[in-house]
Amino acid sequence: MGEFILYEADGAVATITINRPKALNALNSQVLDELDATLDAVDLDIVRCLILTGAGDKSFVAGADIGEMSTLTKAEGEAFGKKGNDVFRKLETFPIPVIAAINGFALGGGCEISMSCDIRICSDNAVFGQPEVGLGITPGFGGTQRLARTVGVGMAKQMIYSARNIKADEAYRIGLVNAVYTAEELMPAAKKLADTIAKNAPIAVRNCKKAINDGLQVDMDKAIVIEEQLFGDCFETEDQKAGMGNFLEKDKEKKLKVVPFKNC
Ligand code: DAK
Repeated sequence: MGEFILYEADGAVATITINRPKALNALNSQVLDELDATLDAVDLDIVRCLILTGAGDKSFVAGADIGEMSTLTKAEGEAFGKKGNDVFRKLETFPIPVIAAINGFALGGGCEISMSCDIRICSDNAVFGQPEVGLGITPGFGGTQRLARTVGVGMAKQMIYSARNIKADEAYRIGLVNAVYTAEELMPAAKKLADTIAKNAPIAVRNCKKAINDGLQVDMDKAIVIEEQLFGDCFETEDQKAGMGNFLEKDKEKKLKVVPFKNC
């Protein structure tokens, strides 16, 4: 899918690999454009879970491209920030779950893109951080917003103000990642989790993602209404009829049948 993005679909699970290992998979405009186009091309009738990772064994994404950013004017900086934010938001609101398999450095924009994914798991050599204030800028791809929502305000402020990197074990302790694996175990674990998600009823999984994401933006009274609507939306679907029918008929096998999303 372009020079810097690899896309591999395997049934209901697809993997996007940011493939710019010479620059530790740093995000330049071209990477962001190609990632955007790749997301647009995912066949959502078939794919039910995405995995996002980085090429090589050293880095997930070592941030936005510092070389490209170094000469930007204020207006160009704002445009670059918007380009990244639009793609990251597309990932965050992507209809199906996205798992970040973080295989090394996740700094600046790398930490930020992982936080736009639904679930983060990492290898034991992963390093996380928001080094921007050391470079004379603020995080620009949502770090000030998503880190505080993910690990809490106090820890986010400490990481961002100090620009101190943390290792995988600390990322796990503060809830930035859900699990830590050896480098060899990481992708098999990501695929196993993606397979587990993909075997569940796709309309229900999509609606859960939307309910959680949208509900977090509003107060509880409104959030509960969002859940009610998305819960109601599941009824009369093949998913719901088959899922409940299988339980009542004690036929667990049928539930595992993967049918194209449009036929659900
Ligand atoms: N950008 C460009 N190239 C990078 C890079 C990056 N972020 N990180 C690494 N590279 C390149 C290196 O320049 C080097 O290239 P060559 O010299 O070989 O050509 C190659 O990758 C290998 O890197 P090193 O030789 O440095 O490898 P080491 O193992 O020694 O060190 C490292 C690995 C990850 C500790 C180090 O490379 C490093 O500190 N990298 C920079 C990490 C960083 O500071 N990342 C955060 C970037 S700031 C905004 C929009 C976005 C953002 C902010 C504002 N707006 C528009 C509002 C986001 C900002 C960021 O992400």
